[in-house]
Amino acid sequence: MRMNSRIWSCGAGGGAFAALAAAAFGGSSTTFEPLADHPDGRLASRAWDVSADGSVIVGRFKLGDELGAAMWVNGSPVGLGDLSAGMEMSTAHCVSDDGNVIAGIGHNGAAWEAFRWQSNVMTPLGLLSGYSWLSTVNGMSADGNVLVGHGYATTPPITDAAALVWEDGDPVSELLDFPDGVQGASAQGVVDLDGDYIVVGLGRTVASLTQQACYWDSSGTRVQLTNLPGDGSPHSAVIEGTEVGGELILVGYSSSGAVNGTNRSEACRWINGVPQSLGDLPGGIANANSYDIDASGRTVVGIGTTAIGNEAFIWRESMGIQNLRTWLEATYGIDLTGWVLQNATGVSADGMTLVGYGIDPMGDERAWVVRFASCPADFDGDGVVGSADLSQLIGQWGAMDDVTDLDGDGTTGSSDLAILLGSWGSCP
Ligand SMILES: [Ca+2]
Ligand SMILES: [Ca+2]
Ligand SMILES: [Ca+2]
Repeated sequence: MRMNSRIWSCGAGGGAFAALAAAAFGGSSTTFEPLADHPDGRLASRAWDVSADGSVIVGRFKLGDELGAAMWVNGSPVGLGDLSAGMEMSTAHCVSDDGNVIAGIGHNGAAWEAFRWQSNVMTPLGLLSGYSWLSTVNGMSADGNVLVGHGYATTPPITDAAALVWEDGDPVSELLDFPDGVQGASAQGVVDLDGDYIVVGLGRTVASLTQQACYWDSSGTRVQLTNLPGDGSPHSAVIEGTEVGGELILVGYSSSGAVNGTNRSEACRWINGVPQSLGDLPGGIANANSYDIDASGRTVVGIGTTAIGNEAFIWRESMGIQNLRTWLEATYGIDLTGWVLQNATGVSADGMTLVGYGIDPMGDERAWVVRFASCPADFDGDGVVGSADLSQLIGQWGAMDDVTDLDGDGTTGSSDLAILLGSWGSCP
């Protein structure tokens, strides 16, 4: 898996957003929309992240023959500029929960450099000493005060990389790599804990020179994660995570020897450090990576591989890994004829908005957004109000449960059952 094409992503996942938010938002029907591109009409857009309520999407679009960092505010595109005059080559990788802080990578005229954008000002974040070829932000805390990424000394490969952190406006500093003298670490995301945070990403082990999933705890100590039962060349990374009720849920990918032998990668979820495979899409080679997770931990999105190449996936516990394109068509009747949804890069903290990019029916690269309609009785998120949801409601009968108490009167009972039965069948 190539670092520069697959791992420059992020999501401001995590935070204390409650699952009940899912009941509060959403329009009258679930929609898929290509994002409006730059007004000059040239296409080549990608979306990389989305704010907590789905109102701000960030990524890049094409300006003439150049690419520039962009945000879409309620669907309208706005260019963010670059760190120097001349060629625009910037990309926005992440946005804070409130949509006000955006970060990514630009070009300062001499080197690639990480930036932070707020109130219409793009600020360069500096280059780590010894890593003067590039710095980039891959992820941020929910409030935008902690930014993480990596730096390169020279042209990649990642064996020359250092994991970077910018904390509360301090100068860039390096996160501890594996203590073997072999560089090659990258910080991918920040998981907010109660009053604290951890940084997730990957490091290198001298034994294999492959990338290894890890996180840096609140004291900066690196914690190596276990891979899925694997082949002879283990490799893995953590991309994002969230904390739910004391459980630390991290997502990314891990190699596995379970199917297809060597170099298989599956989307992976670690719960309190224990890895579980989320799998890959059927067809093609075996290669998948999780890119984001919502605050409740219910929805994971990312990239899988099918017979036609890279395709976006959505994963939920009740339905497992699904091809996003075919699932949207089958579940919501959305016509995606001619589209290839290559990558689902972000899910909003409230779980109601997905963003990514793909190839549109005209053959152009295009950012897109999926907005789910409110369907509060679909407790398991499979797109249908059905028997599994009914069982869950019955199981909570008489209990105080934020999810199954649909009318919010403090208990799960007959009024909630009536709401559930009234919305029986496919979600809008
Ligand atoms: Ca596959
Ligand atoms: Ca359901
Ligand atoms: Ca109730």
